[in-house]
Amino acid sequence: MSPLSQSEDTAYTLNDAVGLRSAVNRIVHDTPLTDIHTHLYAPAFRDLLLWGVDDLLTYHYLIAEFFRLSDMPYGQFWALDKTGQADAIWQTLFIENAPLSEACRGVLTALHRLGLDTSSRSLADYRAWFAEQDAAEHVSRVFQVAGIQSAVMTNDPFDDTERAVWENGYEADPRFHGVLRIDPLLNDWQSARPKLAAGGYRVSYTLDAETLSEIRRFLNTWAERFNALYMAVSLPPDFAYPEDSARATILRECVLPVARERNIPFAMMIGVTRQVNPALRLAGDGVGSASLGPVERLCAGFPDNKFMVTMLARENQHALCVVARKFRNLLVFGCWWFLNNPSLIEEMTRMRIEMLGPSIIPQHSDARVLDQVIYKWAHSREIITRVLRHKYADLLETGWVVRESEIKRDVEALLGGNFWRFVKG
Ligand code: HDL
Ligand code: ZN
Repeated sequence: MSPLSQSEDTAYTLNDAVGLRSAVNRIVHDTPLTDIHTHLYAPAFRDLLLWGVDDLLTYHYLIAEFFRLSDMPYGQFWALDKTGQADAIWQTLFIENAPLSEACRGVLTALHRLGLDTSSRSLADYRAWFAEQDAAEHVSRVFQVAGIQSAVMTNDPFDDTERAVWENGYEADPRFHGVLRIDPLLNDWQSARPKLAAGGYRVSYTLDAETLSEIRRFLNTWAERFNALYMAVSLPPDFAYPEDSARATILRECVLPVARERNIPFAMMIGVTRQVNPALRLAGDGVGSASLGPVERLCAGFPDNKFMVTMLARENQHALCVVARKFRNLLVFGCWWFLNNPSLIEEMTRMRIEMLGPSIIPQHSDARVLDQVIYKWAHSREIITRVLRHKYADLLETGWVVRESEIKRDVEALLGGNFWRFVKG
């Protein structure tokens, strides 16, 4: 951020609350951001990058909502191709019922901000428009519409399709950054072990010294290949640390030492109960309340490690803010998954600002479909703007003077600066 000269740097006082309001609106709207957790891929990953109206409509959030309003048997839906599934979802959630949910509204926000006429309700027209687009050009268009500078991917060395792209020499796209995601390693060592062995790592089921060393080599190899900004895992509500388990051993002996050596954070996404309804497939995961004890003990026990944490249960959010007040090596991020709804984003952002000031990452999109970043960020920028307007206005009430350059500083920090300083610091 280039410092404004004293004369250019507008100072807002209580007499100019209206000027402050428009300054916050403008600055949050105009500040390019880093989306620190997505499931997007650079165009070079070809079919792994999902985009277009049929991918928007078959997003697993909408599939879950579809089955609430349709009596179609699960098997009949899954037997449809993507177009057939999208037709069923469009008809049920948008035509026969009002698209009131956040996921439905999001589809319409994305189409609308791409310049399509949502009043026509013509799925055929939307499909025709997307069919004319080039994937790489569309990435640039969507990033420009959403105001995104960088997107951080979720890269999985256990995914055969993705691994092939990396092993065939992926040419990095500067807008997309890598992350090493290690759920199988930490959550299912029995199934991960043979995959590491197949990759040439000398690992046995017992976590002996050689196996632990080879797991560290695996982590270093893929963190290097991905140029990983951080390592990440999603964890169940009953995640415990310390405990006598493969997860705790691999975490203590492998993941945290490698993260320290590479000076990268370890991100824990806590509270997901996988496949509570397997018939919904990717849409079948649920949520559970977790203890903050493991987070406290990890932050305290590994002061030279950096931790990023987001939790899936609404009832865990306040305690997470308290733990973040205790540990400077903990960075709270995002309104994850079932929390990515306006009512909860507002509640969480207010709570976090009131308890942690500007030292947070208020949001990530978690986008799986490129076009989703348009709506996920339009909706979140609106809420972040509202919260900041109120918080700066509270300062004016104390006689404090708020300067335009300070608003820019704070917004740049919230929309990416905090992340990059934490990663690189
Ligand atoms: O584990 C995760 O990263 C989650 O975000 C899951 O991918 C989940 O399916 C999702 O897309 N949530 O938004
Ligand atoms: Zn995710």
